[in-house]
Amino acid sequence: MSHTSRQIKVIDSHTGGEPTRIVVSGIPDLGSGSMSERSKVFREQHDWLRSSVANEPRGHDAMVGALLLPPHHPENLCGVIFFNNTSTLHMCIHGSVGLGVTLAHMGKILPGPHRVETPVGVITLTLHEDGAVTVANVPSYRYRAQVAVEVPEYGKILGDIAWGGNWFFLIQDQGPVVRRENIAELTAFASAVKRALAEQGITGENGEEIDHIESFGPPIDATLADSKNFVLCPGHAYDRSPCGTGTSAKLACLYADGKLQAGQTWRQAGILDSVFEGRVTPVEGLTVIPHITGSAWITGESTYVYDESDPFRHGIPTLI
Ligand code: PYC
Repeated sequence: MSHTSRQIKVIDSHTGGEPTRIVVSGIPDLGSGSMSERSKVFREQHDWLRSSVANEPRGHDAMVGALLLPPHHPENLCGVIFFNNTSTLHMCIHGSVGLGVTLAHMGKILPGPHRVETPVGVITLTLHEDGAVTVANVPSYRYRAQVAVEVPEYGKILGDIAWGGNWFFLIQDQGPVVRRENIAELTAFASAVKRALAEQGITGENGEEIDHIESFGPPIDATLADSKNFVLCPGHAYDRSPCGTGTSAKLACLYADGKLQAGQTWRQAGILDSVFEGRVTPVEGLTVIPHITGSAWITGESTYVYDESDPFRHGIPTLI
């Protein structure tokens, strides 16, 4: 055995069933630039760290990882770069709720608001006395309404394209019914939609890839939620939580349609029926700041060992 001297420490949590693994020490030097600049350095020079944390044998396809970093601007608490089994993410809200709970667990924050830098802007995490966390997201908006895409085997599917920190295609009441027993069918449907969008050149603003597909249907219990969703993430895993960036995109569409007023609460259930509460503050025109509230729980702390003789010490790459 020949262990390297690497000391990677992580803290695990889950938010509404979706895991977050935060790397809290042992992160290589990514420079002192913005989170967007550091994310590029991470992708280009240190992909082994992403893969070893998120992929098997330490992780699995649904794992979302994050690097906890010093901020670029000293007035902010910290910076964060989220990633999954295939690459970095622009933003992640369930992971931001997990970050809030992790920072509290580390004794780094008390209840109140805390500003955090991400690759797509500064968010504010508010830790509440009961342990819940509200994330004030980056400005979110609907880019195009009811865009038609021809999906082989499913026919014409209509969806809104919206930015909620990631790009989403939002589909209402088409394809398989949004129920937990249909996860395999929902995954196949969302994958087919994602492929069709790419093939037909349908993108977010400035040609950005739509990498999250979100299906909506009625909630199981209308006293507990207003809607139920299924979200396919870029690494081909489905979100176990209601997906905070997806809920943000939904709030922006509801606001644009006049179906949600400023300050009104929307309860979004995910495929496991865990619920995020959301509301919006208008910014300009139909652009809003979504505020998403959820709860997370710490599940473990680990120190990773990298044995030079282990062929899978840097993870087993996901093939999609
Ligand atoms: O909660 O924003 C979210 C998210 C994105 C990918 C997985 N979860």
